[in-house]
Amino acid sequence: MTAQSAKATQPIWCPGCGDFGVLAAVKKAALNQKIATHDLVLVGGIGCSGSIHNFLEVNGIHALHGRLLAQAVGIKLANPGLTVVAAGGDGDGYAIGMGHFVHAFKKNASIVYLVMNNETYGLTKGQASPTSQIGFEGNVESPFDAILTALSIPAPNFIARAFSGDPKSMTAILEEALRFTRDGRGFAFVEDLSPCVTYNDTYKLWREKVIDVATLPGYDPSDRTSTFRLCLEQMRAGRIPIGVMHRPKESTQDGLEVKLLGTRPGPVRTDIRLETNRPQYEKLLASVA
Ligand SMILES: Cc1ncc(C[n+]2csc(CCOP(=O)(O)OP(=O)(O)O)c2C)c(N)n1
Ligand code: SF4
Ligand SMILES: [Mg+2]
Repeated sequence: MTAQSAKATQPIWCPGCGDFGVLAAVKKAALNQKIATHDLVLVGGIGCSGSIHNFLEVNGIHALHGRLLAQAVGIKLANPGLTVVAAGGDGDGYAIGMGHFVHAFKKNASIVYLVMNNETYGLTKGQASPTSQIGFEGNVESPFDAILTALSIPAPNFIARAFSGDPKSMTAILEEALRFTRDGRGFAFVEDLSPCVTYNDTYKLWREKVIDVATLPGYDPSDRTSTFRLCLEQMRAGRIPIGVMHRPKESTQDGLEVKLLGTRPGPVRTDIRLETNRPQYEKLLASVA
């Protein structure tokens, strides 16, 4: 993939939107990890959150609604040397994009997926989303929980939840997610609780409810069964668990791109001209003659 040198623009979000915290944390985490801007790709979903790639001077793509993961995985396989971050909303990822979401854990490509969950469709003016609480905008359905779903898929992924009201922890979590993918270890999913101050201002409520799983007795991020139980217990008690939910014990290179390409550089950095590859091409033709 070649660098797309569009200039970063000023965020168009409402003043106070939780996504500002996410933008700052992404910037800080990438800087701390010393990731060169030309090596970083942000793939944005459709929604207020999905415009995040416009506000950073890195490579960026605005994907189709709910299809950002397919594009992010494609970029990683085409050029595994890049650090790829897919970033979008709860509507984008957990409604229209749900099929891709579940398969991303199983595929385990080394990309970060950052979901800014505000429990609403912000861009389209505040309708109920899959994570909306019962009663919000007439919603009668039970809210979906992405962390429980992520923990239920037995793949060696990094799984975490952060809160825009705690930017320091969010930055630390993002840094760990970036390191995980840059080491070729696989898929890193980070849900950020990012309030929509215009249509669903949950800042105060979430500040009261969040609880870091690392402070709970029996916390072991390498054991998804016990973390699942801890999260469920906290949710039943009206709390919102945040923190690192799963960190595989083994630091093996399980990323899809490592399995498929090994140490090869990927098609973008491979000379695919006919002249260079003529002997192999002729061998192939001869084999089917
Ligand atoms: C195929 C398609 N269907 C519907 C829409 C309308 N639409 C635009 S953004 C959006 C949802 C945004 O919600 P979310 O992903 O939670 O992002 P937020 O704005 O809350 O950050 C929808 C349904 C669209 N753009 N394309
Ligand atoms: S509508 Fe909500 S999600 Fe969108 S920019 Fe405004 S506060 Fe943020
Ligand atoms: Mg949303």
